[in-house]
Amino acid sequence: MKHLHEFDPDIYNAIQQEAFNESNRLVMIASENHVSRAVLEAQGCVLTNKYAEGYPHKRYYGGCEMADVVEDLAIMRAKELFGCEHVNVQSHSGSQANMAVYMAMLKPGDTIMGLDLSCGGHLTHGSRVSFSGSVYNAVGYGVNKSTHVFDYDELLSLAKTHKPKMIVCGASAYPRTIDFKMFRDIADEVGAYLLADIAHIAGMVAAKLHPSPVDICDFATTTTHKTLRGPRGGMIMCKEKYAAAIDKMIFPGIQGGPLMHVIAAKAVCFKEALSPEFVQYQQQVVKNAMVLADEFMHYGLNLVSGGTDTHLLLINLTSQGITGKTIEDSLSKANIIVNKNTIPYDTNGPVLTSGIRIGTPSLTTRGMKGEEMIMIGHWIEQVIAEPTNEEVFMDIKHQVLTLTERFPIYEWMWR
Ligand code: DSN
Repeated sequence: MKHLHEFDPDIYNAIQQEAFNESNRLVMIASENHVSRAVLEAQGCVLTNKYAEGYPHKRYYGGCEMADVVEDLAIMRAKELFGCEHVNVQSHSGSQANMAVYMAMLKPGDTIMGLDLSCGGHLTHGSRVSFSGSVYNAVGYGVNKSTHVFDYDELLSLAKTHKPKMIVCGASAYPRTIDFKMFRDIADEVGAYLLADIAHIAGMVAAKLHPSPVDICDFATTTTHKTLRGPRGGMIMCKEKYAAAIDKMIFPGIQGGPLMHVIAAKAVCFKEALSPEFVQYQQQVVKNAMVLADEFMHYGLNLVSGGTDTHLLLINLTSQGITGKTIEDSLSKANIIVNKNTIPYDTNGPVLTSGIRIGTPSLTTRGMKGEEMIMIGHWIEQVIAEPTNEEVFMDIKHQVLTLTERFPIYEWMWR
């Protein structure tokens, strides 16, 4: 990046510092990952220059030959990866993917039913502070109060009461397998469309380690940057019968020109995800999460739903009497990065929270396995046991630095 270095040292230094921070910290935010150099190169390329409004071979601008090559490849690979009938790879984000599905199929004021944010849902699943909860009549569902997993009988009864036009299944903080067939039955019972938002679990779905919603739901949306380990962006998969409505809603409905450099990086990510190494990676992501969950439960920590089937777990800190915010701050002083997260029916609210969410995708990308998870689990337990002891944080930070040195990333950047 010598040109950036010379022209804009402020931005150059911020980027270098970010790479340095990611290298020296344990990134355990469940929605983050470290992308490959190939994805980075594609995303930082001249395709950022190109306007390509429209779709491959039907553009509103001249000179789109290479945009067509790139988007055709992204579409072909996404279809192969997920086995979907139709895919739109232009959505700039997961939120816009969800917005496009709602706006294509619903009218303002229609009822949608999605998982409450406080129980692990996403803002766009009907939260009052998002367009999804102000434009639509959003009815939230929760998880069972004692098991913290979905109670499909309760969901059915809620759906019968409110008769939603669309049911959204999928979550940002739900550690267990989602039974899309059960959601399908409920949607069919009340005549609702079914949208699965698989942003968090897309990598596991692609690797066939989590059931796929693609044949079961009408629509499946995802981001491409979480477990899928691609560039920041979104996409929509759907049945062929909805293809025209979805494409028209993404462009010209809610977006203008597609981000062709990002679509190129999505195509690279899909190629990576089609490899056998990616399946092994996803297997290790889940294994690592299970090792951490066992470690925490053995130590006596309370996990939401009693464990995990996926890449993430939620520690309920209620019996320790400390907030998620305190532990997020304390762990970050030890170079362990997590996020505070509400636990189901949290009384502490989203600013303080009673939990932390922990994910394994980034550490697994670095090559860490069970042995490292146990070591890291001990460090997290130590911080939870002594959440204000700066000496403990410093001691752990030194150990983290020794560990991260053994699992380097971005070494090519310093050469
Ligand atoms: N903000 C994302 C997450 O952390 O799960 C959801 O979009």
